Amino acid sequence: MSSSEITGARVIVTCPGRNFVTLKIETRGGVTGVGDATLNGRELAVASYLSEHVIPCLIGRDAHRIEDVWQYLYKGAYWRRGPVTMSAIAAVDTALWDIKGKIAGLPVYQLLGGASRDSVMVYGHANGETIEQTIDEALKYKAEGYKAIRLQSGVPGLRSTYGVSKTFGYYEPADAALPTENLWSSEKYLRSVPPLFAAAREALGWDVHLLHDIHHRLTPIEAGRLGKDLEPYRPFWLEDATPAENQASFRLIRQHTTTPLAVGEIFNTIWDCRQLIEEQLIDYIRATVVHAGGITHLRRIASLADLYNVRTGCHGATDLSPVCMAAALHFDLSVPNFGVQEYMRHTAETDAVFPHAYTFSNGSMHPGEAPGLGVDIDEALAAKYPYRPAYLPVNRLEDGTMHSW
Ligand code: CS2
Ligand code: MG
Repeated sequence: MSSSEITGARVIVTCPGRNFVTLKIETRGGVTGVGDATLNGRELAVASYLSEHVIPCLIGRDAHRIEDVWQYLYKGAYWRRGPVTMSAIAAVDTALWDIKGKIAGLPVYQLLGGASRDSVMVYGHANGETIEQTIDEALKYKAEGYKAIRLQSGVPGLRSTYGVSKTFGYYEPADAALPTENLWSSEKYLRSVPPLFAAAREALGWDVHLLHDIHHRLTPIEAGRLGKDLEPYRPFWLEDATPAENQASFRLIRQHTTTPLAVGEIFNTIWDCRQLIEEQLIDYIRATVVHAGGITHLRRIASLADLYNVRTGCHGATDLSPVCMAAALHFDLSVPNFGVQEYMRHTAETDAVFPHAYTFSNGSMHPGEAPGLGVDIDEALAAKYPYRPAYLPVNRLEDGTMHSW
């Protein structure tokens, strides 16, 4: 058999501050590849899907046959799609691209057609409990060279708000072993965002992109109104305005605002966004490598999006490991219809567990020139951080009703 035969694979679960699931694939020739399989709050489901049901099917296959392995895992399972399945397939696909790059002696972006740009614009997260704190944070990002900044602020009258951290630089929404409960009021929230953007334009000027994430909390008509209210401040995008299972609901938002719309961090296949893209209901697709079936499937989504003037804006929160971040940067550098990449910095402990070649400079990132993805996992260090259950919070309305997401 050839040196690219898959001879082994293992799943590594580690918690250097937060949980990560990583797949490592080995070949007969000794070349290894890594893939991120982290699904926030459901980590062990993907770990088990991989160890029990995927790894046995991989042994003996040729690591070079990336497309065929993808099709085999997707079609062969009979049970298609879903976040657990697609994160597992993504991990295999990512690891195989890593292996192919290492064998070719080329960074993965070269295998994807080469660089379409010099570097990848990223956006950072400025958040605070008050508008003043959020603006102070945003000014720090601007001083660090960021060209794009996401603004999230506490909502007056609500005790805590999802997406708003208490510390600068690092933010971890999966905060407890059982879900904490936040309170939500769309009325209070809707009143709070326009003053935030007004203050931000005043303090930051117009030469920086400003973004905002609604976390699926509004109805389409409420989102249309917020989009309209924010138009004078020219946001780069409004993200996840409303739950997107019903893709047609974005028609209503689109009818009422010219503020650009982004959606898709929880999508796992092209079928989740086909209508959104084909009807040009969105401007940015947020699907990313780990949750949308790997580099192979994300390229397919981006190709469809390119036909309809939709650009990419990959999810890049801390629950996406440095392995996913590296893969995303290779994808971003190569894809013609790139828009922006989210960059929510990992902690020093996480960076030490995942040594990587990617770099940040002046608001942009580059995946580096190391063959493959340019990222690895230090398994001895990873073993020092055992898995700890951690869940995202849930949201209730003020009368106790469970709210969306
Ligand atoms: C957020 C994330 O980064 C984002 O845009 O929506 O905080 C998201 O909630 C988490 O990644 C969920 O795992
Ligand atoms: Mg988001």
